Amino acid sequence: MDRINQPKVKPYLLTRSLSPENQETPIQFIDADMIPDKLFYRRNHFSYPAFSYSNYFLPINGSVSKPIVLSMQEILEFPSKTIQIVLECSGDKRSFFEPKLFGEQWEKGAISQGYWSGVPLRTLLERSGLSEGAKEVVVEGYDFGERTDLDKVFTFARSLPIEKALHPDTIIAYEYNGKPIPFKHGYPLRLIVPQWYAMASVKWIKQIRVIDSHFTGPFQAIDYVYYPHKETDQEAFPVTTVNVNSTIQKPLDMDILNTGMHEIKGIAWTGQGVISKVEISIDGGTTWLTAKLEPSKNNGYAWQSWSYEWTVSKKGEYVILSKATDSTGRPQPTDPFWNRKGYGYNAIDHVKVKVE
Ligand SMILES: Nc1nc2c(c(=O)[nH]1)N[C@H]1C(S)=C(S)[C@@H](COP(=O)(O)O)O[C@H]1N2
Ligand SMILES: [Mo]
Repeated sequence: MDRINQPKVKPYLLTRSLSPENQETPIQFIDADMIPDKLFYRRNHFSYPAFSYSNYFLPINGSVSKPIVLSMQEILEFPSKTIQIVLECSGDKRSFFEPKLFGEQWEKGAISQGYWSGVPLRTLLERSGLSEGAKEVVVEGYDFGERTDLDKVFTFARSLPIEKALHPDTIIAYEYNGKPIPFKHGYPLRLIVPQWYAMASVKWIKQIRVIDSHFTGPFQAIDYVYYPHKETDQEAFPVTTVNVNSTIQKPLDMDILNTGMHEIKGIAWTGQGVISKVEISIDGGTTWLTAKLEPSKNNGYAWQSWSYEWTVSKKGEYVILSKATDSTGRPQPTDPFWNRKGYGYNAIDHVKVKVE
């Protein structure tokens, strides 16, 4: 009998919740440096907003020399830039904390990357001008809903300190992978903040407001704060820069392998500098072997793919560890930094396999 052509089998998102929609990328099955938008993770605090695109304008006001309202056409006329960046939810890998924490039980897939295009926020702020004393730039989304803890309705809004807002690679994006941003990811305009956890990258921008005080919205002053202690808020500090991290994509956890050669591969990323080293251990961390970093054309904001050729002749169970270090010298820690809301998990990654 003729061989039948095998249909192409594709991975899907992993559902964490439907309302609001929270789904993760099947990160173990991603082999590209550009995630198609169908496989981009989705993280929402509220239901999707309804607003008019045909009549879309972007107001920039507050502590500015001249408040402005820009049309989409005007925004598209500014010089644009395209940046390959990884967006990682600060709750990525939360399910691995011990003791466990409340919140979305993300495994390893609250992370995606691709090419975002848009105009630097800086360019728009140069157009409006900044008043003396301007301290933070608040970006507000169109989505809103009730917060049960505060018994009040809020929109999703976050601020950036002026320096981060003026960074040339902080952009107001209108395209993802060369096409208008898909609705679920922030159409028509989304803030993109390289190197910070993705809560900073506000979707569906409604307005930009410059303030000369410190923004205290709940998604900044209550959530997205590291609380190191279980019972008190002492020593709390804001979630900002992405921690150095890595994820093993192959083999899969609890795979059964034969003896011989196996490729161990994965990704590593950081919000500070670039990935300078990825090490593998197959003996529980006693010895570390240097993985090969794929030649990358990335600008420092994308993840780094890596691989290691593992030849195994002895049958048994193995735990494979991966540890990334970035160019500022930060290695992944053995133990995660436990914090009450479960942000920034970046302990050394591991999978277990059996060789038989
Ligand atoms: N307007 C708005 N922007 C938002 C959010 C949101 O709920 N509303 N979620 C934030 C969080 S916590 C993350 S991790 C990313 C998720 O982006 P994605 O759904 O495109 O993957 O968007 C951020 N921007
Ligand atoms: Mo997030």
